Amino acid sequence: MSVAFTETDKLKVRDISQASRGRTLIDWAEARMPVLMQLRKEHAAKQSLKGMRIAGCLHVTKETAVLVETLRAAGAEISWSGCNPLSTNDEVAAALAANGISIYAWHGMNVEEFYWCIDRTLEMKPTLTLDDGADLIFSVHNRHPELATTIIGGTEETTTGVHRLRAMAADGALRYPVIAVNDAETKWDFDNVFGTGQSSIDGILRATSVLLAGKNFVVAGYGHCGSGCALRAAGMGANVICTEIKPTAALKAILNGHRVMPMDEAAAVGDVFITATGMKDVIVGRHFAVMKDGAIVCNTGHYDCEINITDLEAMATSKREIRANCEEYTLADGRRIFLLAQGRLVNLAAAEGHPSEVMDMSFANQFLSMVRLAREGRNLAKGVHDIPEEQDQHIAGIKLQTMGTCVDALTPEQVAYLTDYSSGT
Ligand code: RBV
Repeated sequence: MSVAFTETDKLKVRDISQASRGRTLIDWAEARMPVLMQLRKEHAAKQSLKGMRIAGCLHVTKETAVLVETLRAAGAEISWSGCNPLSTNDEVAAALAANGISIYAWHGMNVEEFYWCIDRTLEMKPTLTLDDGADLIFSVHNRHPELATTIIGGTEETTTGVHRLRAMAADGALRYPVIAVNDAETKWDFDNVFGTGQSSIDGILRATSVLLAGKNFVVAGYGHCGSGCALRAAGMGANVICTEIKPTAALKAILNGHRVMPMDEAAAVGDVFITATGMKDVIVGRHFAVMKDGAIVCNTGHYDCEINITDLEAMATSKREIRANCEEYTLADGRRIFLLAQGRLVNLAAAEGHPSEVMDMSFANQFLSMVRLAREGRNLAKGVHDIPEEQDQHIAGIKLQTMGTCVDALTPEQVAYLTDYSSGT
C-alpha cells in the first residue's frame, strides 16, 4: 500500500492519484441508488442547500460519496471526515478530493488523527452537521462549543449515536435540533436488518473464508442489526444462537427459529461470534476463557467496545496476523481465538459496508433531513426529532417506482371504513 499522503489546506487523503479507481466505484454505487439520484436532480435545480455549510462525519464509502456529491449538487459547501479509523475507502476519498470536496480521511488512521480530521472539518464553521456515531456533535459540544450557536441543526445516522443524543437531550445538554435518521422506517427496517445482515457476513467471509454451514453462529443482540445477521447466517446453514437482555427480543429470536441462551453458555459452544448490541463488554475475559479452539470473534456495532480486547490481549501469550483483518491470539493453554478487524465494525473494515441499494434509502433520509433543517431548522426545538411519516412513505414510494413495483390504493369507501366504528362484522 502507498504511504504517500496528499495534503493541502482543505484536504488530506492517502493518495489522490487513486481518484479514477474511486470514481469507477462511485459510478457503480450511483447506478444502484436511484432514489438519491432522483433527489439530486430535483434539488440541484432548486438549489435547496444553497448557503449551507455542511460538516459531515460518516464512513467514506462509495455510497457516502453519492450522498456527498448530492449535497453539493444541491448547493451546499461540504467538509467531510470518516467516522471510523478502518472504514475509509482510500480510492473513494481520492475521487472526492479530486472533485474539489474538502475531505480529511484515510484508512488505518489512529484515534488522535481521527479527531484531528474532525477538527479540520469544523474550521468551515458549519451551519449543519451530519453524523454517524455522533462524534462530530460531541466534538462541537466538548471542544468547540462556540460553534453550537451558529449551527442550525444536525442529523444522526446510527442506533448508538441516536441513543446517546437522546440521553444528551434528556439532560438538556444538546444545544441544537438533531434529526434521528436511524429511526426512520426506511432506514432501520432495511439498512440495519438487510444491510448489516449481508455486509457483516460478507466481512466475516472476506476475513476468514470459513464455511458457515453447520457452524454454531452466536449473535449478541437481537435488535434490527442482530436479527439481520441471524437471518443471513441461518440462510447459509449455520445454527444460530442469540444472546439478549430484553425478554421480547429473546422471544422474537426463538420464534424465528434461533436458540437463545446467556453469553456465559454460548461462549463455550460458539464457532463464530458477532456482537451487535451497542453495549460495551459483551464478550470479556471469562468468555474467552471457555471458548473452543479456533473460535472466531467479531463486532458489527458502531463502537469497538463490545469485545473486550484488553482482556484478550492480557490472556494471550502470542498474537499474529493470519490475513487481512484476521488476527490469531494464542492463549496459555494453546487455544487460538481469531479476532476480526480489531473488534471494529467487521462489515465496513473487512468488507465494503452495506450494499448501495439499502444505503440509497438511508442517505435519501439524510439528504431530505438536511433540506428540512435548512428550511425550518431554525424553528425546531433543541433535542432529537423523528423523521416525518410522509418522508418515509415518499422515499419508499420512489424506491418502489424505481424497482418497477406498483402498489394498491384505498378506495374512498375503504378510507371511510377505517374509521367507521358503527359497522361490526
Ligand atoms: N453504513 N454505511 C455504509 N456503505 O456507506 N454501510 C453502513 C455504507 C452505516 C449504516 O447506516 C450504519 O447505521 C452505520 O454505518 C454504522 O456506523
